[in-house]
Formats: sequence, C-alpha cells, structure tokens
Amino acid sequence: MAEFEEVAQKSKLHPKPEGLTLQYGTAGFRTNAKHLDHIMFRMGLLATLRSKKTKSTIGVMVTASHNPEEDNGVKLIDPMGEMVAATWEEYATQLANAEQDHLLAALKDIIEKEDISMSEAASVYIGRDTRPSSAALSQAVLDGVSSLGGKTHDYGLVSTPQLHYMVCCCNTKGRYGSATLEGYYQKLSQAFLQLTHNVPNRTDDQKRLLLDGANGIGALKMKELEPFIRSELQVVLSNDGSSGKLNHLCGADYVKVQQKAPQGVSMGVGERCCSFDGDADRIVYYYTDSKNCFHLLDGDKIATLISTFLKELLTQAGLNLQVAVVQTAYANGSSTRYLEDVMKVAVCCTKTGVKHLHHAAQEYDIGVYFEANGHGTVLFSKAAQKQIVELVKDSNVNDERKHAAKLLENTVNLINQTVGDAISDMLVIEAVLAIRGMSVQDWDEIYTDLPNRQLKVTVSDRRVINTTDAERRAVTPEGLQDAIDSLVKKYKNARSFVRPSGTEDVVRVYAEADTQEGADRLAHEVSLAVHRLAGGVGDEPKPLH
Ligand code: 16G
Ligand code: ZN
Repeated sequence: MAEFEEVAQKSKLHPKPEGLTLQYGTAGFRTNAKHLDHIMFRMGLLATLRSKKTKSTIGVMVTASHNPEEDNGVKLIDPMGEMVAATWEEYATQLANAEQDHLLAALKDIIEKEDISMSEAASVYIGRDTRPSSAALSQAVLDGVSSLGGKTHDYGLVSTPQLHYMVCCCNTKGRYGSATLEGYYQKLSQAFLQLTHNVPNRTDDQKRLLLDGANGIGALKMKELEPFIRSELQVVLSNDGSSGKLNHLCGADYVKVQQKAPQGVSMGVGERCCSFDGDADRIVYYYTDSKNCFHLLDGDKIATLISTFLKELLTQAGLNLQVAVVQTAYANGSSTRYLEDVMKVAVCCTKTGVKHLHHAAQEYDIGVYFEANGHGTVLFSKAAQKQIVELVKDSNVNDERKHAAKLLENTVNLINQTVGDAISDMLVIEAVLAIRGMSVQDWDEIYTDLPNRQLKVTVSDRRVINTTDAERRAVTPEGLQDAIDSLVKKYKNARSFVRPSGTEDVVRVYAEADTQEGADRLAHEVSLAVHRLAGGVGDEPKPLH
C-alpha cells in the first residue's frame, strides 16, 4: 500500500529496540528518555489516526511530569482537552509494542477496528517540557504525524495544561479562548484582575507569593504571565530552571511526599508559598509557623477552599446548582468529614488517576475534583454556565446577587476546565484568599489533617492485589482485607488501604490515625501483612521508629 510507504521508511529512523515492552499507564508512557524515540514516532501515528477518527485536532504532550530529569514520557489529548479515551490507550500500548516488522500490520488493525477513513484530514498539536531530551523526542512525534500526511502545529515549550487548553480552543472554534499563549494569558489574567482589583485594603504582603517552579516549564511560563498580573500579584520565583535540576529536591511532588519545604526557597515565618510540579499540572501550598513547624496545604485543602467559596457564591446569587467534590482514597479523612458534615457538600470517591476524577466530576452542575497530590480543577456543566451568564445579564436582579454572579462568571473563566492547571489553580486560590480576606493560616485552620503515612512494599507481582470500592478495599489476595480490617480496629479514627501503583512496580500502603505514631505503626503493620500475604520480595518491612 503506497499510502504507508512513508511510514515504512520513516519508522526505520525510529526503530523499536527488540523485546522492549512499555504500557500506556495512568499518565501515558513514562520511562528513561533513551527508550522512547520509537514510542514518540508511533504516538505521532496514533494521534493522526485519532484525529482522522474524531475529525478534530488532537494533542501530544512530551513530558514526564514530576519524574527525574533523565526520564521522559508522552500523553495524548482528546478533542475537548481531556485525556484520550480508554480504548485508545490500549491501541497506544499495542502500537508501541509491535516489533518493527509488525508496525504496519498493527497500524492497519487499528484503522480497520475503528473504521477510519484515511482520506480524512488530520491535525495534531504538539508541546513539550524543558527536559534536555524533549526537543528530539517531540521531533519524532512530528515525524510520525507527517509520515501519515497529518498537519502539525508545534507549540514548543508549553505546560501540559496549556496544550490541553490549545486543543480545546481549536476544537471549539475559539469559544473556549484563542489557541495561542497570548490568548491563554489574556483569558486568565483578565478574569483574575476582575476578581481581585476591587478587593479593598490589600497590603503588599497579601499580594506577595513565593513560588517554587521545580526548575521546569511552569517557571518559564510564570515569567511570561507575570507582566499581565503584576498589579495584583507579586510572584517571587525560585527554582526557575536557570541553574538547578528539574524536580530535584524541589517541586510539588517533593514537597508533598517529603512533607517539607523545597530547597532554594527562603521562606519567612507565615509567608505563603507554593510549588508546581515539572509540567505545571499540580500545585501545593505551604508555610512555616512561628515555631518553625511546616504546614502543607494539599489538594484536599485546595478543594475545600474552592468548593466552599463556590457554594457561598451560589447562595448569594440565589442559584440552585449542586456543588460536589470528587476525591480519591488518599483524601484525608478530615477533609471528607468537613465537606460532608459541615459544608453539606456531596463527596464522591473514585479510583486514583486524573481521568477517573474528571469523568466523575462531569456528572454534577459544578464538580470540584482534586487529588491529594495537588492535581485538580473545577468543571461547570453547560447548563450551570448558562445560568451564571444569564444572571449577570439580568437587569431585574439586585446588586448582591449580581455581584455574586459576576464573581462566579470570572471564576469560570479563570479555571482551566480541561485539566488540572497549576497556574490557573494558583490564580483561583489567590483570588479566593484575597476576596475572603484570608491568610494562609486561616485557610489551613478550616480543618486539621489527620496524621497519615504512605509506604511502599515490593512484591513479586503487584497484580495479585485487586481492589474494589474506589480502591478502598482489597478483594485479593485472600485474607488481606480481613487482616487490614483487624489492624485498623486497634487505632482511633483510623483507616488504611493498599493498592498496586499504576506508575511504579510497587504496592502502595496508606494509613491514617489520630496520632502520627499510630498512623506510622498502622502503616507498618499493614505493610507487613502485604509482604506476607501478597508475595513480598526481600526483607520484611522494618518499623519506622
Ligand atoms: C499519575 C496520575 C496521577 C496519580 C498518580 C498515581 C494522571 C495525569 N496522573 O501520575 O493522577 O495520582 O499517577 O500514581 O492521571 P501511582 O498509581 O503510582 O500511585
Ligand atoms: Zn504533572
């Protein structure tokens, strides 16, 4: 077939190492950059097919997020800016693992199964993070697209959420915004300035925010955004990539996992600080108090702040729209209790991984979703957006309702609804704190986190662990859940679960209890149960203390 001649030729320049198999995991392919050239070329092919199938522009982002600098990865973005559909994740794995001689057969198999018309035009948007390997790898994606005759637009260095935004703008014919970096900065900054510029009595201290850019793309993009928002927010940027290594001793993942401040940021007592991850789709906040104690405000605290703000505005606006918060099993028990019991907000729990939370959030008028690790956003249904916009325009409405509706409208515009976006989330949080006149301490005190601990256990095959109830209960191996249940009973306010990681070859263990010592002990005891009942490898886990 002549139409695949170019694929056959070009694929020889991006050969697959024999025997290497990789999975399209929770967040795309991710591994050491040296194994990824053929994957990139093939994802260029697959994105082109997906584009022909959906008759829309598709995105391909080259990044490995919070992984070390030596790694890289790739993920596909569907027409509305969401993660690629699950069946296509499987095609991605098949195409990636086809040996060199079988590549064309694997490609044709997908074309047949999906009944793709190859005469259809194709358009693919490409972006990449700041890793040294990213430029060459994104070139391989471009090669893949062009060898199937697809059109490309290479955005070069962009954050992951910026590329999601571009794809959505393109496929909504500009209704979501204009598909340029300038358009992104204009949209966000206008909404942010509208929300904040009338807030009275804001001091310079309140307008100051320390930001750890993880030495990644987020730092670069914040420098571009800064002139647009300067009058209302002074961002003091550290780990801006000029000297340090990406994600090394800094960034959102480091801060969340280590529960300590990143290196390279000098924090004064009570100063508000935040960290992005390596591709700027996650954010966490933190500060140290006068006793030099570190306080982390993670995705749960962010979800609580934003959902509370939205709920109050809806009441003031007299709009009857349901706000729900979507969490995972990792959400701190105190946050769930606060949302359900105090705020009377519906809370729903899904499996780990952004796509699960995103889909669940689409079920509500307003779905706020955040993983504890700081990835999240807010989705407004079409109907909800329409009601808000109509109320703003309605001339028979009193000032208080109109003001609340206006704040809601600007919040909708400020939030990147396609995916969690550190820059957009940061601006939402800063606007809410300003409007509510809250310090980072006030925010932190909304509820107190239950002490918790996360551990990992290495087993010979982590697939022996199967879970149910949004990963909160293990159904196999036999006896494991019973063992966890009886261990949990020994502690007050305790909870624990185990799940196989989707990104690392380990089983993850989570425990929380009323004291740190209790959480640590429970996590250790559950780790021992995993090691004994699920085929642990090496020595038994040692106690933490
Ligand atoms: C990926 C997911 C993240 C999830 C994490 C869990 C996306 C874009 N990212 O990074 O949401 O929290 O995996 O990792 O979906 P784990 O399965 O190793 O615990
Ligand atoms: Zn990320």
